[in-house]
Amino acid sequence: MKMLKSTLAVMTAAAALGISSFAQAGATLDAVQKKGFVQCGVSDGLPGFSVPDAKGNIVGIDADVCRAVAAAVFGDATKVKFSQLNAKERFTALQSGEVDVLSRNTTWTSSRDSGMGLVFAGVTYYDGIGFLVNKKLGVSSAKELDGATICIQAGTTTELNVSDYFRANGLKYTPITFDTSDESAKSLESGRCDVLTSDKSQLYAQRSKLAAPTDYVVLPETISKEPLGPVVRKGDEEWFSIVKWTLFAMLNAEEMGITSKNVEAEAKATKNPDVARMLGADGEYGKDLKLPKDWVVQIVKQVGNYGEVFEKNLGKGTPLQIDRGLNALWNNGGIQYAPPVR
Ligand SMILES: N[C@@H](CCC(=O)N[C@@H](CS)C(=O)NCC(=O)O)C(=O)O
Repeated sequence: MKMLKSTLAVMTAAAALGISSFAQAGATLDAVQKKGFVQCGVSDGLPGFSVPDAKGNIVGIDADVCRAVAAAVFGDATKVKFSQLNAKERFTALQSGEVDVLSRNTTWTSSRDSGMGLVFAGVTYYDGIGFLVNKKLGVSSAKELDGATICIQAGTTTELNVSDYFRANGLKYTPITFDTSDESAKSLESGRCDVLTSDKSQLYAQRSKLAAPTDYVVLPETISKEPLGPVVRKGDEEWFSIVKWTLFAMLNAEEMGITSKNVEAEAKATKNPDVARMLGADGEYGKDLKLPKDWVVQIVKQVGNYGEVFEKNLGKGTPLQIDRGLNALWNNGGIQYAPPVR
């Protein structure tokens, strides 16, 4: 009783502060179902991950993860609203309950996954930090950056990992921090900084937006591990499982050759037991997740399997032209792997 009282006191204090980091199991799904949409935190605008298109729709792999959650929960991938957040705002937005899920090129680290009332639900993209420099600087390796002025985004692992790298290699640098990546890119262009650093997936996109992209080169080093994935509030295992298994479903669908084009036909006619379970033709594996029987069919039909979503947003046919690399499936040279539906 005493313990219950003190827990209640903490929860009341947290509520008064607008902090709902003591999320209760079931609370998020209930709230999402009541309001009729998923509120999804994305970046301020990062090509390939989440960026408004000409019509103002947010497009990218991070946005599609949220659409997939909406497809699983509602059978309708359009039931999602986006909040554009910069790096500094993102965690408070999730802790306070302003967003239901944060899907914003956010690196999974131990401190973010333990001390902040938050928990990572998986990895949508394995990334790492790199450097973009003006060719005029005449350097071909990060080890030659001693004394450089470096543009960095505030509130990121980039700030921390770049500092470690320079210290570990006995190099000096002057950081200039900004709240948005556009400001960093402008400063690289104006010559205020010699180097722009960020997750490598973004360096190519940022270079493509400069007035003279061919004046700049991405250095070969990747100096950190940046596994990017969706984050939810700790304490609501039900919602955590829904986001986690949405991602697993997209990976498993790719592994089994189930695509947005063939998923409906496969759901009806498949003879493969794994596919039958995943698509709801055999058993009800959505039930314990509090999802409809056809949750995976809806994810894949409306949003796509992992490979389709990767290619559409980041792959060869896009301005980013990113190889699957580490993000290929485990049985195809990469490390993307999902436990089975059964
Ligand atoms: N993955 C790193 C970096 C995330 C980050 O915020 N990167 C910048 C530079 S690529 C960004 O997303 N800028 C876009 C924005 O301003 O919303 C982290 O989780 O701290």
